[in-house]
Amino acid sequence: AERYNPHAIEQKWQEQWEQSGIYTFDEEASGEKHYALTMFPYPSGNLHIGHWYANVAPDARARWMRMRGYNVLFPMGFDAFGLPAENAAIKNNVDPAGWTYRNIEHMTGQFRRMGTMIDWSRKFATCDPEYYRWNQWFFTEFFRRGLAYKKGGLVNWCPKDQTVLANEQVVGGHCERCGSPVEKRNLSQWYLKITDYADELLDFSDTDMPERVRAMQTNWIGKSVGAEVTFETPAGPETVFTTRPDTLMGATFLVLAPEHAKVAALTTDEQRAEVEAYLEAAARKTDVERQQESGEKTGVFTGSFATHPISGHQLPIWVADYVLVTYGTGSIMAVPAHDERDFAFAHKFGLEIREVIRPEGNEGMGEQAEAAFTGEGLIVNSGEFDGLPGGKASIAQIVETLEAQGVAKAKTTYRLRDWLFARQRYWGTPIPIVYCPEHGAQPVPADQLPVRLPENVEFTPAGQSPLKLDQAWIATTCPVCGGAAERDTDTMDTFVDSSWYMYRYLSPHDDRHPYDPAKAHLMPVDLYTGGIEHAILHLLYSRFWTKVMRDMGLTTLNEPFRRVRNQGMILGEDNEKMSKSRGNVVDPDDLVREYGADTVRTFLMFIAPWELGGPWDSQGINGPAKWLSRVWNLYFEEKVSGPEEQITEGDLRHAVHSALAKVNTDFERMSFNTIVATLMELTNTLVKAKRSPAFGTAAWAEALDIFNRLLAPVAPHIAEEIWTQRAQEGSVHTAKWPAVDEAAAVRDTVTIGVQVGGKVRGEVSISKTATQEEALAAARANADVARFTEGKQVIKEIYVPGRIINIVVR
Ligand code: ANZ
Repeated sequence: AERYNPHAIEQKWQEQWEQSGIYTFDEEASGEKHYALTMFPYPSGNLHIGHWYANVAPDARARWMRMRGYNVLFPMGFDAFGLPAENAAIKNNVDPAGWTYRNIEHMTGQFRRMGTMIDWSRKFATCDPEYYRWNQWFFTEFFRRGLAYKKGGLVNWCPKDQTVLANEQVVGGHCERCGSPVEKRNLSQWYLKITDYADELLDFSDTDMPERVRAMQTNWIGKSVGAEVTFETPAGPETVFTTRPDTLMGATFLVLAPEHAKVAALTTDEQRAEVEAYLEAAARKTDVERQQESGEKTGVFTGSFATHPISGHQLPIWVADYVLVTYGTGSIMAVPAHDERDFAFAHKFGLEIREVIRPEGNEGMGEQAEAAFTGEGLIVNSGEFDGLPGGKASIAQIVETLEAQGVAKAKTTYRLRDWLFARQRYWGTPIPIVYCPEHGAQPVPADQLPVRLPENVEFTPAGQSPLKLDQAWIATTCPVCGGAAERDTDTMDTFVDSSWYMYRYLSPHDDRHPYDPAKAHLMPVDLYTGGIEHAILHLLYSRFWTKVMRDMGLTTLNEPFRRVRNQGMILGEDNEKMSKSRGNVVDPDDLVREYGADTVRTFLMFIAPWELGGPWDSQGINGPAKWLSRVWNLYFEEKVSGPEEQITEGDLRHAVHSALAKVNTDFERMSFNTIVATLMELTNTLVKAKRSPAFGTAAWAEALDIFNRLLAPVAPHIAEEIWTQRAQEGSVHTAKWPAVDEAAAVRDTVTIGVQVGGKVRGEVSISKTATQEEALAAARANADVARFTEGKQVIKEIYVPGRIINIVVR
């Protein structure tokens, strides 16, 4: 027989599948719909091993769902706008569109060689005008609803990429993409009002996301419940936000952020030089440096005092950069006795520390407190509030009292800011707004969309949008009066593209709607897979987009994804992230050339628990390669050598059906490495069964058939070849997934050892529920046992149920 040669079969099957269109999603087909989606890639040029890792296991699972009778939609496209594409185009001195589409061609070919069941008839790239037209349409609709607005203010600016960034794109004070320290600039920018949905986005009841993802989003939204308290100052009333109104009587000073508008008015002449020097120094620090909890506190006294709203005490007003202008009101009441940062600050500058919460049974912190007490305890030194429990338990009651006295107001704040949506880069969706001297900002009417990106633009970043250079493109007319008007020259944040693309796959060629409402029943995405790096940005934005679409009447869903799962990362063999500079990159194309796609697929499923990932193992890939050869020989090798094996039909059926049941469970819980392990183990049994009484029986035929089907999701090419050579009809990929024979899967027999004179001499197979009588009878009947008891006197026979039989002889 011929040996297993993946190169002789894989390309053939890929071509055949494409011709027969077996992976084309048919809406009319029977079966419950199942929409499986893997996050689409940037067309950066090449699929790397991480793309394979992310796509192969979900592909296997989608195939499994399909064979089980679901009508599976499994599309793919390209997230084609944005800085990576544009920067690469600049570097290679080509135009981004040509470069992007060439990459898409190449990467689609690479995807095909992976042997996936992707329905390529639904492919689109987000830089297609037919796609971004709908970004623009959405934007105009958001604008009409007051969900898109333009506002001046301090924004994040990346000096390298020469563009503004959303808060979500600033990681630890650095640009998420290029790592440059982010600066602040005062600019007028477009925003989307995601904050309107802050509370709803905290509710995950209609979506199943990993705990870690929910925690990251919850933390990002950062809901804080508390109160606003107003203090009189020489520059007018100043309101602070606090989550601990129960500590109001412990406030001993106020602190303003350096950028706070009242700083200048509150600074006295004596303090002016010192304050100004401080403000200058603060401006030079990054937000990260300023927020470091451990960092030495710095600050300066303004020279002015605020009046405590209850005690009337005069509280010094300080400026310090640990207070952020972007959070709450940009000022705080400092309670050094009960807040660590305030404590450190008071300690350093010799400010009063006033205890108002005391741990129960404690004497009080006295003058020489060593640390803030941030626990609950009882309220002291607070007049009418004395004796109440500190913390959460009494906050509502205290706020109510303070509200009645006109001192405070209940207040909830969020860390979440509106989505800064405009970019000053070329390769994105033009913002469809025109400015008319008469009618101001006007949305471009739907029938004039798309506003196409101009071609042949000089797009090297220069601190302003490249579109500003194209006067002919900018000049347009006002949709209201028809008079001369100018286009907005910014482009949209490219996260817009992935915020709703999952709907577009339902009807990728629809030219009347973003998606055909008649296809709405295909949403939500039932299983969405991708990297954890998208836990906040992309997932939060797409959840927001769906909620707006719902409010626009475009969907009835609250959430776009029913279930979200994240794969881990494949690291280099040295356990470091793969990168060209480290020289530890593994190229999947090379691997396919050497081993074939089925082996690469299998190995990537086998290499690690899918959600964890792990280091590459260049030796390890030989395991799956050998395994697939054994599988091949199992079907096509006549010669059977080796010792005779004791495998009955029952044993064989048990092995096959218990493996099938395990594979089902593991596909369900997305444990792909154990699926491959189960298939490998089953192969061992089948190879042995070839030399056993089970060979050639009905159970043997069933085993070969079931195993062929089990192989299909994991190693689709070899499974198809075996299927055809077994003269089965059609494709294994449209064949039915086998049903578990529960009776065979759950074995009711156990194999236990029989000891004679303290040594195991034989094995018997008995029912799990066998009586002592039956167990002993089986032992006596066993030939191996009989040999050792022959001619001896049996003194005692003991049966330990399910464990062992012990025969004591003399
Ligand atoms: C008095 C107080 C007493 C506070 C106490 C805490 C403990 P979260 O939970 O993150 O919302 N704060 C308010 N605005 C701030 C700003 N712009 N920059 C820095 N800190 C600010 O934090 C809310 C708490 O952080 C507020 O409650 C305030 O300090 C501080 F025992 O007020 B607290």
